[in-house]
Amino acid sequence: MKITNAYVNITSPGRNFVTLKVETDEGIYGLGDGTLNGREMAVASYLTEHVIPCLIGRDPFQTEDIWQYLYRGVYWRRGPVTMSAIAAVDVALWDIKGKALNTPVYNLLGGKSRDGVLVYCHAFGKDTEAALDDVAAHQELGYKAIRVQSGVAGLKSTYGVSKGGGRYEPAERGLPSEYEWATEPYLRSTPKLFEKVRERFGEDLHLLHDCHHRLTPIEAARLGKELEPYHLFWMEDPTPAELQEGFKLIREHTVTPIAVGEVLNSIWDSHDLIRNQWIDYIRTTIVHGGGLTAMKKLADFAELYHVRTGCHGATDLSPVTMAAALHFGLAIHNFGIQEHMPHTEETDAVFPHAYTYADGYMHPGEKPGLGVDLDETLAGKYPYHRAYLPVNRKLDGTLTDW
Ligand code: EZ4
Ligand code: CO
Repeated sequence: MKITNAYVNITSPGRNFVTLKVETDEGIYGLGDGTLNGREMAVASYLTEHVIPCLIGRDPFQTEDIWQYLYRGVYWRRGPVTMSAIAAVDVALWDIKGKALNTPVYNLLGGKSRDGVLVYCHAFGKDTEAALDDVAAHQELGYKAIRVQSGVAGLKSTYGVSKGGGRYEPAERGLPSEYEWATEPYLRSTPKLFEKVRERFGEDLHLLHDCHHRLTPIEAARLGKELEPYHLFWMEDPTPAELQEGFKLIREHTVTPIAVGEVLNSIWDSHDLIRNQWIDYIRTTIVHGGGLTAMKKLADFAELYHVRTGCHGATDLSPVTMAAALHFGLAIHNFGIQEHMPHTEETDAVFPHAYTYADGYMHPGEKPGLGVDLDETLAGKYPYHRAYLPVNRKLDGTLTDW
């Protein structure tokens, strides 16, 4: 089998998605996601200008060799743009391989290790009361694990909490909006929020929380310690992870489990975090982490250190990545949990898919390959719109992490 053609599709059914389609001489094609929130066109042009010409004529079954060719051969390694482009190719090739062998991708990754993929959803509110009601609404939908975020009194807007109260999209069209941030009121209110959640919902529900990298290690250590009575499933991105040893300090002070990695894109970015057992869950995703070939190695490395996966799954990860993540999560042994922010109906219509949600779990379905398609006619009705993640400023105007 040979790759005969490949091209990038960009569509915006409510938000932007970059999809790579790889075609072969046997009529089988594969899809890969290359969406990088707020930097979509960089990956699209990386693929079109620099990667696609090198793919033509290659054997799509050579997932390992093509991965190494795109990673080592380019000289310039790592980085979110490069790794998302490599992921788009890699996932498309696994899709082709599954279709050619007439089996779902999970069978190529070791077969089923479990019956379903445990997922967590997002609940939020402008204040504690609203957040609690949203937890109740999501529990009604069957979710066994819920991430809870609340607005902070005195701040006009908080990332991860929709302004209007409805669903939220991480990115917004137009230039970046600016959100307010203040650490002290956040540190005071968050333990109280989880006290109330446990009071109302009991001990059985898995609770998660995302700090969005805004704390210093010592502030994160304090929050982790004060959240201990509420037995969180995890505290996510407590501090930026560029300085991996920052997590040593957090770890020395708290037994609240820690999840990191949605902005990381190679095994080297989390190498110290994992081998020192400073984290419990690695959140790197298939799309930003170089595809299934790289993620399988990351998961296997993490397994040695009792670190489980908890892959990023926000709406900026297209249904192609969601499908890949579900095949991966069903197969690998050290799977922990998968994030699930459902896509809009418009997005689901552009990407018809075999994966399903029921009662707190998702399943990739039994279609050969990934089991997800792209309706290019429908996709063509949603042209690209520039969109960005918001930026955050402290009350004195200083920029902080988002
Ligand atoms: O900010 O997906 O855990 N989920 C998150 C997301 C991310 C966006 C970034 O593109 O933190 O909302
Ligand atoms: Co996050």
